[in-house]
Amino acid sequence: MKIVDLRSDTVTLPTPAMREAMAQAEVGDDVMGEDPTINRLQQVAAERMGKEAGLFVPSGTMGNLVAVLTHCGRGDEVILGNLSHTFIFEGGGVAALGGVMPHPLPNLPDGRIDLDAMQSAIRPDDIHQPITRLVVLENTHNRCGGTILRPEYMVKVGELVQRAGLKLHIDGARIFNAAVALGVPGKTLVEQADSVTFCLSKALCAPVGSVLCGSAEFIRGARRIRKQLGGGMRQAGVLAAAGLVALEQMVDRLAEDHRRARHLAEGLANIPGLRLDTPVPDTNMVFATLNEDISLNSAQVTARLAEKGIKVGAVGLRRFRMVTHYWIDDEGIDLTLNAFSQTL
Ligand code: TLP
Repeated sequence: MKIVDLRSDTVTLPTPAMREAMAQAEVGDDVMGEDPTINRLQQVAAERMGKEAGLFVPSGTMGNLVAVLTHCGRGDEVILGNLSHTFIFEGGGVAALGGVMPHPLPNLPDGRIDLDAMQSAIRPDDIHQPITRLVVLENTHNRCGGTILRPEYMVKVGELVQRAGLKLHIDGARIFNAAVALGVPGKTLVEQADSVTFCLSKALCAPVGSVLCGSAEFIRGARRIRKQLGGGMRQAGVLAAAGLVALEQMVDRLAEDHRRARHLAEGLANIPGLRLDTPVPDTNMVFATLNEDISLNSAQVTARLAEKGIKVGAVGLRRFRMVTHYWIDDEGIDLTLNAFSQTL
């Protein structure tokens, strides 16, 4: 039976070109700054993001954590979306490990945070209150449906944070999905940011790793925090080698994933019993919810789909998430649509 795994783009496997590059990779001790492959990846990543320097980290979660801990001290406050990955899916790391206070604001349906709400959330200079230090935004926004924060919005956020003397970090786990969908270079979307994390191990198919980018001074501080967190990885050039292939070969093809996500959304919209959060997905994520007339819940539906080889994520009692990626082909989308039709 063919397995179609739409639970996440994190399930992607390294490509043959990546395995070859990993086998051939030149390595050294990265804690001593001597892994040539990691050094190259960091340089290429920084160039792609239009920043001075990059830092290879084991995961997106660690990239965001290192960024927040580098920008903020204990008791400082970070403004972020109430549906952001950093707020709900990173184990509360910024508070637990950094003593940084999250100040969540409602995410609008497209992943933005309202600018007036952001402005009002900034604390006055008052010894009773924490110091607002940082804003974290997510692009694309996972829980809002893989939605894109557009350059026009980023310009306004940039003006706001600069006026207020704050720093801006972008959780750009899927920044290249946003860039490819808009037809702009990744750096256009993070121009206003002091730091950005992007992931190599999601739709770009590398087995492990993310890169945190920012100014040379910021990355010097971030390197120290990464070490504190146990993220100094020695001969990890074997992983960075796959990351380089990801950046060279896997970015432009993301458009195919987006096309398949649209096809999947169109098909699901025609199946009675389901409604889509967004009829036309921005990138590679499709969210759908069961109508009230369906007696099954999402866990029961996902179990029945799994019996047919179709794996989708249940992200609530009646809601599903499906993420397209390199290992999902057109046949996989058709099989998924058939399985949903038969199940509902
Ligand atoms: N997201 C995963 C799960 O953790 C939910 C997924 O399947 O989508 N930022 C964003 C926007 C993410 O979506 C993720 C992973 C991360 C950060 C964390 O990356 P990793 O898994 O490398 O720590």
